[in-house]
Amino acid sequence: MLYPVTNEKRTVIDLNGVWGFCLDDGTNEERINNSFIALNRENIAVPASYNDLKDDLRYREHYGWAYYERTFTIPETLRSQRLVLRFDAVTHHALVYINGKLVKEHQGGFLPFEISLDGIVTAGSTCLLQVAVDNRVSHSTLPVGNEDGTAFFGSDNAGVPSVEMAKKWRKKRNLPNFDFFNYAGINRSVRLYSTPEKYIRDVTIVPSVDGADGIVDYTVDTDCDSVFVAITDREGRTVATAEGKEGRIRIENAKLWNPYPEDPYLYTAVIKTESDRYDLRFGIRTVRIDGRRFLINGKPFFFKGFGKHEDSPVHGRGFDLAFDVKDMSLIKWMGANSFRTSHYPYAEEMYSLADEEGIVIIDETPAVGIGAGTAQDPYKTFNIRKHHEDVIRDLIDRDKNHPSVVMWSMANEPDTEHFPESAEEYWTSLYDYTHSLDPQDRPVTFVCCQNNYEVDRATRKMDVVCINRYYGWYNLSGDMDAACYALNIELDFWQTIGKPLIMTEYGADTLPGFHLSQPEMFSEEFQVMYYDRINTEFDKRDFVIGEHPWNFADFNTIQGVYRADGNRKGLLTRDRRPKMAAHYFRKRWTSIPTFGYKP
Ligand code: BDP
Repeated sequence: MLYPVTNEKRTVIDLNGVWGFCLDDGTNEERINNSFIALNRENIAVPASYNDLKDDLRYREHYGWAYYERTFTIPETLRSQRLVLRFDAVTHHALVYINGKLVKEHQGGFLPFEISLDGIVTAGSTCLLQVAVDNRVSHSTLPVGNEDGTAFFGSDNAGVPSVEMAKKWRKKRNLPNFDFFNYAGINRSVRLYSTPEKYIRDVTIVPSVDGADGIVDYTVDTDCDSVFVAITDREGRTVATAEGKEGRIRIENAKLWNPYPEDPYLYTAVIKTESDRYDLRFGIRTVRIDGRRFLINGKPFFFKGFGKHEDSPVHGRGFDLAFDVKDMSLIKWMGANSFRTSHYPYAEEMYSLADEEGIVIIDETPAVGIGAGTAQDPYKTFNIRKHHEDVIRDLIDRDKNHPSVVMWSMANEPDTEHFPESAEEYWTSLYDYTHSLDPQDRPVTFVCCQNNYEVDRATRKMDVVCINRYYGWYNLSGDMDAACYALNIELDFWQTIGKPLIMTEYGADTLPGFHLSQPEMFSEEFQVMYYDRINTEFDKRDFVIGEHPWNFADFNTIQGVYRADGNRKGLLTRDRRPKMAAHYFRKRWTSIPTFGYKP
């Protein structure tokens, strides 16, 4: 799916701004066609999560539908154009109405969807746009939550005569199987855009290298008759041209896209047809696994970076370009070169920034929490496969051309231990599916949670073993000698598997400004010692080809006894101030090369 652009053939109209809004009152009936919104209308910002925009617990803890509305006018000048309404992300389930008529239903809160407005609106008219948004998560949504807001856990039991009574008293609420706040609403931009009637639907670029030359295999999906492709360099000079809907272009003495701190050189493919034009920035780089090495442009790459979140004060998970630019700056300041889009696809603008800045991305679907909170075999009991395939397809469709994306992560921490055979079948078939869809055939993985790794059959089948481990925090808490001992037993196991391994999460909650002479849990001194001890073990293992501390910054979560003002494992605070550990990593990573750190 192409990102919307304005050029001499296309126009983008921004529909972001202050919209009318109201929360459903809990009855969850059809609200769009009655006066409910008019009677309860409040102002809300788009894009943003609605949860933290009002000082009202109803917003913070809302469960179910919420409604947005605004009007927009289509300029008469667009009369002969094809019109499309594009939502970059509505979390999690959206119904879109134009002039009271349902025009689209979309499931999944982190990927874009579009509505062709042909036959629905006319140029020159003013339309009422309404969006109903449902934030409920269940065992069939991605991310996963416990069913129907009534589940009842552990400590809820204390002092309550019966489960039935507690369920009656307990407010209906989302029970996420994931550790980030379930921010909801129109989280990313809304735009109206136009194309000519005969237009460029999609462009696919597959780069490769032949000696000193770059090879670009391209496909243009269009009904247009003639297609011209010009490749321009950074200075705007044309370096190669081609004609036709698909073909191969050779760029002599090509400059490669290389990760930070090397040069992330980008070319532009200028695609013109008899009626349309689209300019796509791309990089020439290769990605390949060779034994226990992860090769970018044929050189062994070491992942220095983070698990992140899209999370910022006030905006929640709302698109925030200022935070994205700031985060890129901080990633480089710490000497990092990569991050994982834990635990869902991020806004497209972040990938374009990463392309330009040379930051490598492990691109993750929103499949987090599969199998948690249930004793049943999730792969056989719940209806997830079809939706999971849909999000993988849409993710690849959206992100396939970004040079920054070097690996797909199908999920975070699914259960692979309790039903190992079902898990193996599920993950290996999705692995084949993901490979089959990616025109660049990048490596594919999923991220494994602390488990009995000898029983788990699925993690070892991935191209790269990605594990989240909290030795010294959740287990063997505070005892770093024991933690390193246990970690090494596990690393001995993975060494026999013969694949590259990235530690995709490890970390310790840390209160900024809490200092101790002796490193105990939650102090800044402990966080530094924890990382230093564990990194020392990684340095002894050549097959550990990456370290992604959890997390880049503190982030918001559901309230609960484990979380005081959210998850505090950030190297930075939520407002992006460095803890001591950020300085520790800056020192470590600025002396670790991006290429060739491990043989
Ligand atoms: C991991 C999860 C991550 C959590 C982290 C933690 O992948 O989402 O935030 O634990 O508990 O298991 O801090």
